Amino acid sequence: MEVFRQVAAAFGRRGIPKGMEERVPPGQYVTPKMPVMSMGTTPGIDLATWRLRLFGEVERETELTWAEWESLARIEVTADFHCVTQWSRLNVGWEGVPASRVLDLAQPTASARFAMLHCYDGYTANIDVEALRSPDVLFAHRMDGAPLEGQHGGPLRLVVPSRYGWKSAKWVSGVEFMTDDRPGFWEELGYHMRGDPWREERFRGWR
Ligand SMILES: Nc1nc2c(c(=O)[nH]1)N[C@H]1C(S)=C(S)[C@@H](COP(=O)(O)O)O[C@H]1N2
Ligand SMILES: [Mo]
Repeated sequence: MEVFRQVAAAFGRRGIPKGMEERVPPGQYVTPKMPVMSMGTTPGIDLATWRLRLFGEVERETELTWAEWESLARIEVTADFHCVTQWSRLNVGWEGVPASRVLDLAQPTASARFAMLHCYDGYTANIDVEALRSPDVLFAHRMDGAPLEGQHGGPLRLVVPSRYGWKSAKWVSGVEFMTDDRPGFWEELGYHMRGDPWREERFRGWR
């Protein structure tokens, strides 16, 4: 029971640590652990055949092997993670390569305003290219100081702190650049095309 008293003392309403209220978007509560949210099972991925493919509206179609991935310079980003099912986990530590750096390898054309993220589990998510270029967006292969676990998207996932968690594609296999927006897996089922948690863009037509 002591542990509950300690938690109650450290966390206020909706589990939000005192003084961090402004970090939690409307309608979200804070959880200390990172839940696993997957539409199916964790795919088995062999690093020997793993590829990240950048294609569509690009100047240079690009396919990276794991060895090529490992040669890129990494950054560390600490960011909050907001799932549309209302949990937020604060201060997740990520390590990986800035998305803007990855984009530069393929050079999306001037008309490439949107992207579709493709994943090894068949999942897709759409996102605007401007959001991908934000300095806190990265393709991450490490989380909280350890190699990214399979259930959290290892070997590689996208992390987009400024969007609900469903845009942070796990087991990413490709980025397709597009001139026009197109719904991904959840967006097809009614989730918002943009999904900004600060505007509470959970469902399409809702906000
Ligand atoms: N490939 C893939 N990526 C995915 C998902 C998925 O089912 N498949 N689920 C999304 C959802 S809804 C959320 S909230 C986050 C959850 O990440 P986590 O399981 O590491 O907490 O991953 C997102 N990325
Ligand atoms: Mo989610």
